[in-house]
Amino acid sequence: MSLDGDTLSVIENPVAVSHPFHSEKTAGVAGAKGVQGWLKGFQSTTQVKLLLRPSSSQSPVGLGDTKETSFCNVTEDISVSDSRKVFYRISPENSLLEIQLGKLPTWLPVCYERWNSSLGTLVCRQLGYLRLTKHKGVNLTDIGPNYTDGFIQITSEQKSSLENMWQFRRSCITGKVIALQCFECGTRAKLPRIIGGVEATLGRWPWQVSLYYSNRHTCGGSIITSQWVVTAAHCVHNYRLPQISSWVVYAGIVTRSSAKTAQHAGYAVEKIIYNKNYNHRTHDSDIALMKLRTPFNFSDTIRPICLPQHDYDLPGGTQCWISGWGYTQPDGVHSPDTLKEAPVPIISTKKCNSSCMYNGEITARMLCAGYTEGKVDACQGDSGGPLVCQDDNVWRLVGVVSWGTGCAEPNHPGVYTKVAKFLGWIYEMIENY
Ligand code: 4AZ
Repeated sequence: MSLDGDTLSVIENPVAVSHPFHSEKTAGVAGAKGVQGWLKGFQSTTQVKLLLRPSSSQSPVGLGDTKETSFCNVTEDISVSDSRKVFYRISPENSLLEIQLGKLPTWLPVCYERWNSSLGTLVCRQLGYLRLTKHKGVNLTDIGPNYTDGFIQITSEQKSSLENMWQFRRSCITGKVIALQCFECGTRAKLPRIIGGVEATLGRWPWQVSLYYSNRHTCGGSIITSQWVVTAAHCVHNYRLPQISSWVVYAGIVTRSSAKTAQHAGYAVEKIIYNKNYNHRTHDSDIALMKLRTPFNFSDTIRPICLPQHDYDLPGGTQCWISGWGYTQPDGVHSPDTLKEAPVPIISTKKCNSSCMYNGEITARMLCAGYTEGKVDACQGDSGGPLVCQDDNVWRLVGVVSWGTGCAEPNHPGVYTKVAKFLGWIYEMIENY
């Protein structure tokens, strides 16, 4: 991937504030396991890639947005079909769980009654976090006078789905509301400003890993927990168990040449699980998980990415990013030493499945991203790597580089495995293996 000349800079990380879970520690230090992430809580051998410069001098943000081009005369559908009835967030100031019911414009705290850790796990997962880290009831008297509009209460009846569990109440008899901390993910450490880069710098995509098979970069992957990496099934299904020791996961690097020399950068693999529904011919369900023998040492350069929120699809035109060490020319001659990054907009499945693009080949478990005119795309060697989008202040793994007709060709954008369709599978594998 390359995009020379574009300005790429994202500076993040919240300022630390005091809140119920870290009275014992100073919050907000830019260290590996800092609390920033959850404080911000809302708010063939596969090698990839080709990331060439997008046309002319467009800014990365909004590229490809809704516009029709002469290449593919299908209007992008930008309507947001948001089926959610309940919205959740965790206040960055005080970690309180807040809920918005229906289209009511107010975010209300949740009364600490009938609450348990399983509900906490479900709420964290709803928000794209893998698990609950901490939860507790906080005295209303300790949180100041800001919450006067009422409360959300957990209903007393047994409900089959999370979204039917909540009701509005004027008062909260326990006098306590729920504070929540979910598994931290999707944040970057404070980075120096980058201008004009297309080569990534260390720490910009801290969840990106290089998967080596028999001493060669074979695919990309994304860190989702201290022991699990998401990649594409087509990266691993040819070489399963017998050769598990031939795989090494390199994390915390941007240059492949540093992989071998960087101390402790390589992690041995204990398990490889590819999705049973993976279809080699159609590329359907092209997703796999790798479990490490020893956990990652999280740091500013090695961090997990969040998963997508439940029940929410990003509309066509949403700006997302790809990164990888794949080919930088369609001829497959150039594999870069340095990790490349490029912005790519989501293309709606309706448009991507039209006769001028993939003519019905895009299943419900795939999504497209890129440009009608081509020029910027993932390619061989990028497979298994991340398509990430920033939403609610955290970065989420929306897609896994999977396939496409050629690389960066007009009307043939990159096709990605739609991670949102595999959340249940990911939770199940991580819990049971
Ligand atoms: C591949 O061969 C591959 N242009 C990955 C991504 C794309 C094409 C091919 C998307 O692994």
